[in-house]
Formats: sequence, C-alpha cells, structure tokens
Amino acid sequence: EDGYDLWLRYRPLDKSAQASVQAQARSIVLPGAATPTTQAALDELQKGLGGLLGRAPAPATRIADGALLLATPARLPELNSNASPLRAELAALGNEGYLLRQTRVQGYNVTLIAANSDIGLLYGTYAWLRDIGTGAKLEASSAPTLQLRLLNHWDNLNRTVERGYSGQSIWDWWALPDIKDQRYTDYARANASLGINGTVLNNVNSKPEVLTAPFIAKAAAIADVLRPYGIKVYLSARWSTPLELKETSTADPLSPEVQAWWKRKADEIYKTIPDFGGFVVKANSEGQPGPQDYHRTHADGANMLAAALAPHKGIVMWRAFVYAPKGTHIGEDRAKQGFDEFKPLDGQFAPNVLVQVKNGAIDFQPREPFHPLFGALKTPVMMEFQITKEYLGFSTDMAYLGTMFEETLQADTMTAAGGRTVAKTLSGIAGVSNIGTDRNWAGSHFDQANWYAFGRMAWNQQAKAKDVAAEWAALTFGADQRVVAPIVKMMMESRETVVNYMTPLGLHHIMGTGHHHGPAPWVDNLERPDWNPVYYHRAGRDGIGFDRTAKGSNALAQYAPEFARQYSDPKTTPEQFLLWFHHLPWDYKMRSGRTLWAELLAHYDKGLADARSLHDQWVALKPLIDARRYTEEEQRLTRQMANALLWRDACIAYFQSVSGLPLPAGVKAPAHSLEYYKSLTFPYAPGHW
Ligand code: BDP
Repeated sequence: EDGYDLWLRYRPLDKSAQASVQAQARSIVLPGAATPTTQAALDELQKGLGGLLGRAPAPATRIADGALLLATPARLPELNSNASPLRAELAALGNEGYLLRQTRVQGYNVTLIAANSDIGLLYGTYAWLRDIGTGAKLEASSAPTLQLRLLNHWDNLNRTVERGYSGQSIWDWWALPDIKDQRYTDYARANASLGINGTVLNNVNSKPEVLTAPFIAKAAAIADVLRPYGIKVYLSARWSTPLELKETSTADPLSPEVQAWWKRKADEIYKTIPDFGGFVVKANSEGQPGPQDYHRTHADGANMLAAALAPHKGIVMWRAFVYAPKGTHIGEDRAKQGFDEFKPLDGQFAPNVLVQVKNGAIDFQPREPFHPLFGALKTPVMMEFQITKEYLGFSTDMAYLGTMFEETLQADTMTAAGGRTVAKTLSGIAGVSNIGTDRNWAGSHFDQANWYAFGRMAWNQQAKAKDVAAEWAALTFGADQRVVAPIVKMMMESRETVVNYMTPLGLHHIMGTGHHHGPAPWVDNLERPDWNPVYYHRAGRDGIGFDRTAKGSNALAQYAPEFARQYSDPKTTPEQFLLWFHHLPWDYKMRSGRTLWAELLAHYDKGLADARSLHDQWVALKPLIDARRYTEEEQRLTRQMANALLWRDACIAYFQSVSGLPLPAGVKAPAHSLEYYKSLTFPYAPGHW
C-alpha cells in the first residue's frame, strides 16, 4: 500500500460481501456501441470487480437476470417510454446525473445504472463501485448542483508547483505531447470518480509561452486523455501574453489589435482542443499584469477575453484575489480590496465571465469568515478553495479540510430573507490542487482526503464533511468500523487543532514570510504594511485584534446589513471570528468567563494537546493499518506535534512580550526566549518558486 491507488483500491471483499456483489453483476451489459466514455466505465468495472471479487464478469450483449445494466434512454429506448417508472426521475437528473436501481427490465431482474448521457453512466459506475467499497446501500440517484467543478493546478512549465508539497508537476511538459504518462489516465479516473469535470493545467502566475503553439499541442495531448472522463482542459492566461510575445504593441483590452490577437488565439486553441474550457486569469494582483495597467477595468479585461472565447462557448474565470504591491488600499484594510474593486463592476461582465472568489477575503487562512462578495453580485461567482495546505502545515501536518469546506459553504450570507448560504450563491467551484508526482499523489495519505472531499463537495455542496470522511476512510483503509470510526474522529478534529495552535479566535496571517510555514507574529519590516503579521493581529499593551467595525476599517459594511449588525458587536460575534472583526482589551470577558488573554493561551494549549492526541490515536491504530502507510503518517504526526509546540511557544512568548501580562497558573512558560524563536528560519521550506 503506497497510496498510489488512492480511493480506487478495490481490495478483495470478504466472502459474504463478494456473494452479494456477484449476484448484482453476473454479467455486464451495455446496450449499443461503446464510446470512449462508456469504455472507461467498462474498464473501471473490470478493474474494480476484478479486484473486489477476484474475477470480473464478462461483458455480455443480452440482458439477463443478475445483469449489471448500463443504459441511457438513447441506448435503451424503453427508459424513455411513458410506461417507464424511471422516465420522470431520469429526466430530472440532467446531463451528468445518474440513478442506481435494482429493478426489472425486459422481464429480468437487473442492477441498473441509468443516466441521460454516457458521462452520467461513468459517474454512476463510480458511485456503484463506491457504494460497494464503503458497504453502503445503493445510492438512489444523484446529480450535481454546479456545472463547473474544477481543479486549478498552480503548476509551472518547469514542473515546479507553486505552493506544492507533493513533488513536481504531474504534467511532463518536456515529454508531451508524444509521451502521455499513465498517471494522466489515473488522474482522470480519480477525478471522474468524484465528478470533477475541468482542470486548469497551469499556475495562475502564468507565462506567455503557455499560449504558444507547442504548449497548446501539449495541452491538447492531455485533453485527449481526459476527454473520455468528462474533464475539460482550461489554461491560465497571462494578461500581457501578446505583448510579451512581441505580437502586439500593447496589451490594452480596448485596442483592436489586441482584441484581434486574442480572437485568433482562441480560434487556434479550439482547432486543436475543440472542447477547450476557457481561461482563468489573475490580473493586477501581486505583480501580475492586467487591464488596469492601461487604466481599464477588470470588466474591460474579462470581456475582451470573453468575446474571443464566446463563439466557441468558452468561459473566463476572472479572479477577485486582487491586490498590487503598490497601489490602492495600502495602509488600509487589504481584506476590503476585492469587494471594493468588483462590486462596482457588477452588471458589466459578459455572460460567459465568472468571478472566481477565494473562500475568504485575505488568503486561504486556517479559518476565515466567508468573502463578502458571496451573495453580493449578480455576476456568476465561483468559489476558490485551496486544497494544497499553504497555511495549514503543508502536507506534513494533518488537517482534513472537509470541515472547512462545509463551514464556508453552509455559512449564511444573510443576503436574502430567511437566509442564503454561500453554497446557494455559487455558479461554480474550483480547488487549488494538491496533486504532484509523489507516489501517493498528495504528499501524505491524509492529504488525499482533501482532494476527495473537495470533489465530493463540488458535486454536492450539502454533503456533510463527516460522511465524506467516513467514505474516504473506508475506501482508503478498508470498511472496518474499528478503523473507520477512529480515523473519522481524527479527521474531524484535525483542522480545528491546526487553527488552535496557529491562529485561534480569528487571528490570521501571522505565518513566516514567503513560505508561510511556522510562526512569525513579530514580523513588522516588510515593504507593504499588509504583508506584516503585526498589521493583522495589532497586538499591543491595549489589546489584540483587527477592528473591522465602523470604528475601524469598516470591512463589515461589505457584508449584508444583518450580518454586519450581528458581527459589529463582539458579544454577538462567534468567538472563532472575534479577533478578525474586533480589537479587544486583554481583560475582555469571554463566554467561558476567562479573560481574552487566558482564553488565547488556552487555545494554544488545546492545539498542542490535540496534536499530541492525534498522534496517540494513530498509534493506537497501528495493529489495524498496513505498515508502510502507518509509518509514513506516524512520522508526519510526530512532526506535527513539534510544529504545534513551536507555534504554541513562539506565539505565547511573543504575545506575552506585547501584552506584558503574566501567564496564569497552570500555563507552562515557553521553552525558549522570544529571541530564540525569532532566530529560527526554515531555510528549505517550499515557498514561492
Ligand atoms: C497566495 C499564494 C501565492 C499565490 C496567490 C494567488 O501565496 O503563491 O500566487 O495566493 O492566489 O495564497 O494568486
């Protein structure tokens, strides 16, 4: 068990389970001709049942008792007949949905996987295999709520991965397009098994070369592998590409020369990749070029690209993560900039533009309140989650993000009477991938769960993190409750543990400069004030926290009035966001009855204690886990304990130096002086490549 097989391991079932699966699939029947997509489904059944049962049933042409029948109305017209009890149910499932049913067809008892399209059949096949692997009952029917369910790779052309902690990029640009690694197919299988249907191949900090003919050909080769699995390829486009390639004299979106270049470029791409998805764009942010360089707006820029893609049905995903090293909002609240720039442009975007918004307004912190743009725009909005854990201990610390996805998706934006969750405001969802060349794909076994949870929740935003964790654990470690239940417990605790030892009570952005690993709340000397941790925690003798109420930056005013009202009072602000929105004195009384100072320390202590508990819980599972995966995770959890201790001690040493307060009885003093923690560096931490 080296992790390569992910959640598609298909290890042999026990005898009684084998008998019941065998009864459901004595033969496999696909009426009509196989297409690349149904062939992928048949191949997966061969692989899956071959593993689960030891022998896969042969494909058959005739329906018979005990057949596993894969059918669309086009393949089996009776599904569409007025007499069919499934007709209406099927019609409601759309292009990608599926249903699984024990039923009678043509007088035979069959297990039916039905859908309106071949891709629905593939999704249904994976669902059926998943149900077997988890020991669940047949899932009745399912359809995705969002049409756009994408991974974003932050992969560079030299195969380094920005914020990647699992080896190099899986895209071997040198070998492509002639040599197509088996990994691409396995990547497609894994994503299709979750319902992910798009992938942006390259980093948002893009390069002009990406849009040159040789790279388009390479992307096309990847697209060919992914296509049968329902996955479209997208590219991240650098705003100034035509100018940098010296093919235009400007990159002004209103210049006819520039407009014509992008039209030609889109035509060229679609000639090679007929189902190309479109572009994601990071513009006028962190040094990236953009339309503002020409005094044009984000809407001008997005619309120009949208016009080039529209004839081909392509889309533009324009990112709202904007802030420039120089320019607006310096010395103000960086959390406000995305909203301030995009809200006034609402209504001006072309129909095939989506605004892609990070879950929170700062930057993928261990915990952030949802971004105020959710629910604030008529323009279609996409969620951007980060699956790779830039600020949550990379792939060394365990932090199951399902709980974070759920917390954000279910948060009430209060933008409609009776409530409106973030999930309800979305038109698409993207996750910044944690995939690399590591044998286990994700850097650690448990980081596979974050890819899995993203995909499952991209398909169904109402999915519960706990159920998803249970599914993943059963598929990854075997459906034995002695293993699944404790692993789910660990996963469900893990992200809160990280929040506690890094940034409790709404603290944020106090990590080390550049690499974002390890504590550095003292940093105050960076070029831009809002790169400094001291800017975010604002701790001094008088108290701690960022005042985002009307007395402070008033970022709260960007939220719906009811939300702003509730959060403008510390007493009615959930304590997990207290210091995000308020600057409070150290002796502020918390709900526990403790002072803020004592509460902060208690959170750091809890984070450390829980990190140690995660390790202990894993050690207790040793007899039930295969040796290699056990050891690989045990080493990481040991490192996580050290990381938690470092965070706890360094933050306490620092905050004590500014608060000037004694440690309450029972709180252990940090092991070293503040100077010691300041002197630590992480010289080889993966950072900006
Ligand atoms: C930040 C990362 C940086 C990315 C940027 C982005 O530190 O590497 O380029 O986000 O999302 O989280 O564009």
